[in-house]
Amino acid sequence: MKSLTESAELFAEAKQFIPGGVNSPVRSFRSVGGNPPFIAKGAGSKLYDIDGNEYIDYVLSYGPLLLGHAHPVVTEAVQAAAARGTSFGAPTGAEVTLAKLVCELVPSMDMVRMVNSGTEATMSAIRLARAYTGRDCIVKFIGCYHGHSDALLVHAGSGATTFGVPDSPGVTKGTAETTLSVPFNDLPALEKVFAEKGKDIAAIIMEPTPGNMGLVLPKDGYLQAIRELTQKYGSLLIIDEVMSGFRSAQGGSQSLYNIEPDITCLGKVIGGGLPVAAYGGKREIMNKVSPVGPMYQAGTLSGNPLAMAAGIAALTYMKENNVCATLTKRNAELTDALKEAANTAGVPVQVPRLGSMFTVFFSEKEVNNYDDATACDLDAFRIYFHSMLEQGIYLPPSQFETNFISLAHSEEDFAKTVEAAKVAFRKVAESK
Ligand code: KE4
Repeated sequence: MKSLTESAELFAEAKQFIPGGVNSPVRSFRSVGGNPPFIAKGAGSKLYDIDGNEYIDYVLSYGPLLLGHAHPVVTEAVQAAAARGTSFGAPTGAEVTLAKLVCELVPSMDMVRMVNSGTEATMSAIRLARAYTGRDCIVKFIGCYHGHSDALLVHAGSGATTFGVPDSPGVTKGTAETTLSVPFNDLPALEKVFAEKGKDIAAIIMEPTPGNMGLVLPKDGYLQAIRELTQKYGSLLIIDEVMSGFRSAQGGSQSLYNIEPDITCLGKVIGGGLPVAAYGGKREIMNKVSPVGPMYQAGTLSGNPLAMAAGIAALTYMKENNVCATLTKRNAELTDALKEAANTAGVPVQVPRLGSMFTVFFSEKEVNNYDDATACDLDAFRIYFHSMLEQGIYLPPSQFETNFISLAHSEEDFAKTVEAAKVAFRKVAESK
């Protein structure tokens, strides 16, 4: 690996003009140490940095690039759209095409509104649930991330009713107090909150298969029990599939676990790498949304023609080529090999996988919730991360992120990744 000289110089300059030198905190490498490579380009499964290094990429922009970097069907669609103008502030046929495609792929959605980020989608979904039910409280799960809107930057406070406390300065106490947080995979804790506050709860918002504490899978029957609980109390169920949509399966985790939410949030893959996210659901609920209904939500670049073109191209290719099923099979092979490599090195890991997503947790026991995830051996993760990077394998720079594969990842890429992991796991073992 060539030294990151140019990246370090650019990072120093970036820090003068951009907080932390990055436009999203996780990219700063703060949790693993060291400086991030600055990227020159992506192609297929590869990233190339400005210092001349090539990496096999398992970040894939934190999920969007299901087909890999710069897939021709996407880049050609975007180039053609750009030649017709980049934004109109007026309705276009492409928005109808993508809306119909999304509603076909996610049948629980009768209608959908396009926005520009997952944050915007979940923020709008919460407002919609409150508008539809006339209730104030929202329930979320500790360790689930839904973007950075105030109501969702809240963690569990002390006290029986787990009233929220701000997770960030700038979030007011009043905002936090209507967000209740409970541990994931703990049904009794959720039942207790509903027993105390059920009539005030507008909705639960949840990642059905959380990917923001690393990949954590719901226990058998847990999602069904949540659905029944919301129906019992007249609360809505908002399923945040910004990450799991078109990643866990073509129909998202709701199709895998046979759950019908009231509202679904999508993002990442839906835009093929351009800024598209969406919220949608039952017609009766979506008719509350302006201009049809009184709940206001708007956006200058929502439904942007370039982003629509990228999303249509990516989802159409995905659907016509059975991409999700193919990646599920390939991911199983890769993660079995990674688990075997760790076992051979005597390093205790958990390697949960779902569709085209996986996490390598440095933990002796199964990771079922945020407490389990934060108990992982973070020093071991750092050694693993940097060894893999040095060997040309680009992983998310945090134990609490999910890895992604793409259609562009070849058998050769996987073989190289497993060989690099053998070296990395040996380094972890030697550090003990
Ligand atoms: P954005 O606002 O970042 O587009 O989406 C927020 C969001 C909402 N819901 C889920 C389930 C998500 O995973 C996300 C964003 N995911 C992170 C990855 N952990 C984005 C990476 C980043 O923050 O830079």
